[in-house]
This record gives sequence, structure tokens and C-alpha cells, in this order.
Amino acid sequence: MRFSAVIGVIAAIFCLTAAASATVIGAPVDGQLGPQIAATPVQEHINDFHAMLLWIITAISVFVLALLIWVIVRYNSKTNPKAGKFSHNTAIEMVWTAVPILILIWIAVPSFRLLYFQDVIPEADFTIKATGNQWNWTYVYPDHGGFEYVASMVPEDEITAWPYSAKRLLTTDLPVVAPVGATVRVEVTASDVIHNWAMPAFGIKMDAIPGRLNETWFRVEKEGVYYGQCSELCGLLHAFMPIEVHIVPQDVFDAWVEAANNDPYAASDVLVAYYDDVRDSARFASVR
Ligand SMILES: [Cu+2]
Repeated sequence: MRFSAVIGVIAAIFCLTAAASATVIGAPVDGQLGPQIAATPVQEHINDFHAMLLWIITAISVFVLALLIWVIVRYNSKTNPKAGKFSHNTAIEMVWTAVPILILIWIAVPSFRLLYFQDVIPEADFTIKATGNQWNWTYVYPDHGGFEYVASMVPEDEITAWPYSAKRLLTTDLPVVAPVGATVRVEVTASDVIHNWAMPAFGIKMDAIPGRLNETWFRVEKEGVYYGQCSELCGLLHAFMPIEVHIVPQDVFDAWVEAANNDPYAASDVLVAYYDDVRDSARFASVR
């Protein structure tokens, strides 16, 4: 996992420079290789599986390349002027049938295990319903009084004045908020055409289909801001309906829920106040 460690360090450096207030964890990084840093157990498993596949395909590619070079060097018309007349070798044919089957079984076992791990939702603490619209997301918190709001992308000219850390094409005016360590079930659907609720750091890419309710889940152990995007081509402004998730301590979440039940469109003030607090105490600590 040295590869993901490198990504982690890059992400950490990025966070240090970008975090004016809220800590951005789940976001793309300039020059990034490989997937985003894993924020959920699902994405951790995906990263492990990805690393395993990378070793396997590298070994196969190197082996095939070596065979090709050997054949080119050893059996060209100069070094091997008199070609052999045989056309079968039972032993080698059995090997080249059996070995790929064994490799596929070796891949299939962890692959199916991962698939079920993603698919079977553990006992959830609460549910968030995400509905894709052309071109924004509607969120409902049915277990917290059923408040509802529409999250739209913050336009580029408003990014610099945004009250907490904001990223071009990724920040939404109202984020999804969840407490740290909570198991959250996400119900995903759409109102018009097919969209996709995708959060790279969570290992989620779930189709949002009109008339159908898909389910997925996440559990994030690290407080911070995570970004995703619609990942199913849904029309003209497909690239401009991002997803922003804030993972906050339980008491901040409770305060946000209370505020959202009064007015979801003003509830972000709770987050702004919290990030200001964190920033001030960080400053205070560094002064001391
Ligand atoms: Cu889309």
C-alpha cells in the first residue's frame, strides 16, 4: 500500500495549504495518481483490491512481453533458419488453460466479497434521501423531521467569498451533513433523467434512476469535507451538479439538524460558526 501512502501524503500537504477553516479531505489533487484517499471501509477495500489487481496485471504484462522478446530474438529467420514442424504441445496447452482460470478465481473471490460488502447495508443510524434533478440534488432527512433542501453548485465568481473552504466546480451552496462515525444509508433516485450520486472517497457510485430507489451506505471516521460529482451524463449542465458532504462531530450535527428543521437554507450558519470556532482555537493554540 505504499502507493496509497504517497497519495495520502500528497492529500495531507494539500489539506494543510487549502484548509482555511473546514478541512478538505475528499477532493482531487493536482498531479494525482490512483484513487482518492479512502474515507470509508468500502473505499479502503476498493483501494486494496485495486492494488492487488495492479500487481497481477503488471506481472502478466511483463511475462507476455518477455515471451514476445524471447520469440523475436530466438526464433527469427536468422537465428532459427530451419523452423520446427510440430504444432501441439499437450503439457503447455494444459498450463495456459489452467493458469488463467486459477488467476481468475484468485481475483473473483475478493471481488465478490467486496461486492457484497458494498451492497449489503449494515444496521444504519439514519437515512438520507438524495434525488438527482437537472442540474442539482434534492436532499431529505426522513429520520430527522423530514426537512428538505436543494443543493446547487456555487458559481465560480462567488467561490472566493464563500464562508468556508470552497473549491471551484465542487462546492455546493448547501452541503450534505453527517456525524462522524455514523452509519448512513443513502437512498438515491432521480426526478427527470438518470443521474449518479458518486463520492470517490466513500467508494460510492450509485445510479439515480427516475421511479427507482437505489440504496448505498457510508461510514466516515474522519471529520472533514468530501466532494463528489454527478457521474452519469444527464444533459447540458451535467458537469455542474457536484456533491459536498460535511462530516462533523455529533453535537454540531444535532445543532445543524435543529436549525435545518426551522430553515434548511439557513442551517449552514451552524457549520460556519463551528468552523470559525475551530479556526480561532487553532490560532489561539498556535499563538500559545
Ligand atoms: Cu449528471
